[in-house]
Amino acid sequence: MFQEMRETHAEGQASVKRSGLSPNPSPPDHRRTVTRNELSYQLVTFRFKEIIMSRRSKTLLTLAVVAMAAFGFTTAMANAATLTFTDSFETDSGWSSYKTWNYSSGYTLAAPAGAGTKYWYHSGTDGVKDIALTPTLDPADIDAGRGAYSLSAWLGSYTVQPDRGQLRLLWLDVSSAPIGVAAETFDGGTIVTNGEWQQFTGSGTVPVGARFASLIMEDSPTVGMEGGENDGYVDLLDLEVTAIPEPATMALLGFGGLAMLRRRRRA
Ligand SMILES: [Ca+2]
Ligand SMILES: [Ca+2]
Repeated sequence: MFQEMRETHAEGQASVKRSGLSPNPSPPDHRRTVTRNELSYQLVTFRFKEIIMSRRSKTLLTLAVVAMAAFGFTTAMANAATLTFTDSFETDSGWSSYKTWNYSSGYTLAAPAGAGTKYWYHSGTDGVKDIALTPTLDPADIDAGRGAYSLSAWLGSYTVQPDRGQLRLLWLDVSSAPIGVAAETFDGGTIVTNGEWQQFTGSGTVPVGARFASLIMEDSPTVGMEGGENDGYVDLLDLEVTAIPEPATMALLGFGGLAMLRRRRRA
């Protein structure tokens, strides 16, 4: 029987050969070559797409992270609280001593720009003003070291006397006790010419525990006075205190994402 089958198969082969048909059609060699090339091409394309997608997704992730961080930073900046105290001494804003001269009296040289019509003068009595930092500023931000200040003032004197004043900025705690020494000391003793106005500026960090800014206008310790009272003048006082809140949640997410990216790159 096996022999019969072989013969039958052989006949079949012969029959097919005669008719010009293949009994078991298989793809010609060139078709197999094309298939391999196509497969290689598809694999390369897939890998290339994968790389592109991978790079693109990393780029997108990085952009998203940077955007989130920037958003958080912007939000924090937008939420920054600023306390501003300005005084041109045109009216009494609550100083312990408020005495003024008019520029029109001619006791001083040319007034600084925007000085108005009046300036404070010492007249033997210090001028003190304590400014509460709260509720404008959040005590938590101050105590976290995120408070900053800038102070500016113009100091002047009498044209015919060498009197000079001094302005100091002290920080007070919740009990109104000074925290350390003066944060700023503007000594009018550096003014060379009698009657001249000179601008003093300073800036720094608000100390932890500060609840009040205390401004003190007093005698200059380096220059004496004449006529029984100090003609140390002050005008255009400007104190700004800013407290930046903790970065927003989005910023934390952003920074977290950045850390994640760094870990992935290391891996
Ligand atoms: Ca003024
Ligand atoms: Ca004097």
